[in-house]
Amino acid sequence: MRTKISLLALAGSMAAAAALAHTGATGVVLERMQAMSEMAKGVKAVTPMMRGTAPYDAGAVRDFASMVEGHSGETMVALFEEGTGGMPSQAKAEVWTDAEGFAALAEEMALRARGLALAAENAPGGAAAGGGASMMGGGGMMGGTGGMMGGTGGMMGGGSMMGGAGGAMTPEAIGAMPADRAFAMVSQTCSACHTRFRAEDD
Ligand code: HEC
Ligand SMILES: [Cu+2]
Repeated sequence: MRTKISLLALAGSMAAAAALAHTGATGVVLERMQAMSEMAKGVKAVTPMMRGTAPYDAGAVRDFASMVEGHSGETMVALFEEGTGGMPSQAKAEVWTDAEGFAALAEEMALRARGLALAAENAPGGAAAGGGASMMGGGGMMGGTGGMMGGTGGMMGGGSMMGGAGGAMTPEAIGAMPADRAFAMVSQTCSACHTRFRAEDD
């Protein structure tokens, strides 16, 4: 609990810093920056748990996953209204010239976040689905992912980002992975989208 409070305080001061760094952003541009910043803070908070340098908290991982899901898909796309590129936005013109590609990645992030919420029970360092005692004593480890253990060959092979939902891993398949691998899939989606759709100027 104490940890959570100090993380919140930290998040607050980081939000203030981000707002300062983007003075001039208003309306949906500001809104999407704030949504992105909230996700980035979440990534920072969860990363140490995934690396084993902070105690693993499945509930916090699930909260992170649902926060990310809430910011993705159509909700994210709606914040990238046509005509809102240019200063102070870092969105590239491709957001609109390749609107389908952008929407597909936003949707991919929703799928992966849903998968991470399912994977949250599979504490990092333990075996994947069904392996061994969950430290969180979650109960019902066997529930839900029946049949996922076999043969999701080449899991990390990546379900091409370009392909949108087609051929991508399902949330259930991601949910059978150890939480740290599912988390990596979510954060890879952040970078994949930034590489294609966000200008690098800071
Ligand atoms: C579908 C594409 C897409 C995905 C997925 C995505 N982003 Fe972004 N992100 C963008 C774009 C485009 C911008 C630039 C927005 C602007 O400046 O108008 C951005 C900006 C940002 C910023 C800068 C915010 C600011 O104040 O200017 C951060 C931080 C960020 N993203 C973090 C993340 C994190 C963390 C994730 C994953 C959990 C993520 N993003 C997923 C497209 C994406
Ligand atoms: Cu900004």
